[in-house]
Amino acid sequence: MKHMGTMLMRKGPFEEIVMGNTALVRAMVEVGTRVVTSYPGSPTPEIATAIQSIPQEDRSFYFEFSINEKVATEVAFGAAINGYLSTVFFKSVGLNVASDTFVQLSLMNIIGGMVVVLGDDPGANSSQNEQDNRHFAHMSYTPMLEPSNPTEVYAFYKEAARLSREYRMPVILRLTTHVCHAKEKVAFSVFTPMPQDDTSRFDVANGPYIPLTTEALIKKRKAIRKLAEIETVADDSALNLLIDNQNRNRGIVTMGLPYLSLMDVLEKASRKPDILKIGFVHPIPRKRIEAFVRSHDEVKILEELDNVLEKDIKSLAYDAGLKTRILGKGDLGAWIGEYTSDKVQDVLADTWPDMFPVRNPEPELPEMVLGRPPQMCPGCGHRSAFHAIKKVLSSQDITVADIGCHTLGYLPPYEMGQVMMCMGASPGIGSGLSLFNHSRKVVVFLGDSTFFHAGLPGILNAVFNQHPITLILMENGTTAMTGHQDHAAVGQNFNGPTNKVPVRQVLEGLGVKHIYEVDTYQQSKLAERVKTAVSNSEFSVVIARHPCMLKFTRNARRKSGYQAKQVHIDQELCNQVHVCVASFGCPTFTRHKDGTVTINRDLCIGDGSCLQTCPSQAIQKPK
Ligand SMILES: Cc1ncc(C[n+]2csc(CCOP(=O)(O)OP(=O)(O)O)c2C)c(N)n1
Repeated sequence: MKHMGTMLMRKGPFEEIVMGNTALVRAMVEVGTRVVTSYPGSPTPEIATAIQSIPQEDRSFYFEFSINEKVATEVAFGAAINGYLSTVFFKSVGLNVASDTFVQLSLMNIIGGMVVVLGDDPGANSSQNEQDNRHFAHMSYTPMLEPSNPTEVYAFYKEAARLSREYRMPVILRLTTHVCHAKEKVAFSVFTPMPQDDTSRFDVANGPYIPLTTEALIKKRKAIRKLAEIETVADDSALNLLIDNQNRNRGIVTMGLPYLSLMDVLEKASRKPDILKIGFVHPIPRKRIEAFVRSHDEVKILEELDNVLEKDIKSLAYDAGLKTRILGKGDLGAWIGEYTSDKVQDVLADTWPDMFPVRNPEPELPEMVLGRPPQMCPGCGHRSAFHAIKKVLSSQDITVADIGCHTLGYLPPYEMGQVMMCMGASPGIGSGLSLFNHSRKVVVFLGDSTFFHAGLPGILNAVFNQHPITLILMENGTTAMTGHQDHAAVGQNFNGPTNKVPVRQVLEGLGVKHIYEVDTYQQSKLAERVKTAVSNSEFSVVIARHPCMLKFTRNARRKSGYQAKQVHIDQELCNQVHVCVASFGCPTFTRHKDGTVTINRDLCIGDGSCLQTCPSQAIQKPK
């Protein structure tokens, strides 16, 4: 980590093998970005890890994890209209949360420049959907660049920053999971530290910054004009790449990861199409594309997810009266998933079977390799909570999940969480489910980071409109799912200690009258509290608290060489009723064919939350 931090601030030119996410931070340093904000979400959290590796006193910019993506965007915007180059980064669906602010950005005169880094997630590797944020560039009149590898991430960020400063408008740098996480040797340039100029440059004369009715239309016109100017930049840009394989019959227009995979596929091909790889996704380099399409008989548009580029290119070909056959998305499969080399081979085999052979079917996995479902960690307080709560709910009751580690409660053996949408949606969905519903209790779950991120309005609505649901707030003291980022109740932010905003006081402030607090390891007490809460005819909250044990044990090991007091099974006492395996479900327990249960010494963290689950007290802890 320390090495990474030193490397990122090195003055001389150097080469290093880095991830796309790390290359991005070096680019921020070189171009003098002053303010960076984010809310965590895959595939972008390693950008913050790279930032964190730079000691705070050496860091050339301010960074914060904001409360959510919308606020992060607003902080970066505020800094940019005060004259500082800023950047906000977050995951694909983060843009949905940020969108009310985001769609205004291109209408504003962003004097300092602002780069919006999006981590899209084709294949929905760690997202609730697979959305193509290129659509947002179109609907918000915002330029968008898309790199294919870490070297390009570095170069494209610099170009995005340059354009944004020059045109005083936001520029989106769209990354995808593969590009964020790929590693390669990148040649970095010189970093010349600039004297830190803290002059506040905000001036209404640069505005107006109030987009009331008439202004809104003037601003829209300006944004569209700026986009037209940027189109000429796109046409001349070195971010586009032409590979002339002397094939005037067939060409491919592509971008991003599909380009990399295409190069992989072509290594084995005897005949190769010409290739135009574009770096500008919006606005597209129209003239270059038009010339390329015009000079080929057939052009395949190779793009991941939706047919965004295809529609753009078909429309320009129509306007230019081109006769070229343009081949877009084929069957449904081409619209879904990451464009890995195999996928590109399949897509091209569908398009030009004479040129790209159909792949042999995947070999069957040997039977020995078992599927491994996702599960909560050993000692997770969420497991204790679900195990206890399940006992007091009837099979008729309705449970609503939210996003976080506790989502896994929907899996057997707990099966709690029958509906889920997006961060912070559970109180609202639960409220709807409680209408005209007199017989079934509605219980909704919410994590503590999500509580602050987007949970508050739904809770306030439940209070305001008197929805008689029960919220179980799964408070583990961190944003566990995305790598333990701090949140407002922790007393610590990215840059140091800060005031705690206790969840209970926030709830009281929102007018919640029935609040119960309990440590989730106290399973009987928790069950009791939940029973009381759900029997209430008003909105109630149970704060089910236990620190994230992955974070706790990691910290404890780092500090004091923590030795887990692992549990053992007294085989004499064990009645083999298997509550530990079948209902509690800690992965530490292994049930053998003869019915005996043993402890996996690699997994047990010695938390002891399982002791109370055994009816015959066969699970024991060393004294
Ligand atoms: C809009 C949005 N931003 C970010 C994410 C990524 N993400 C998934 S879960 C989560 C937060 C989980 O923290 P918390 O609510 O405290 O639950 P925990 O994982 O700690 O149980 C985040 C930020 C997302 N899915 N959606």
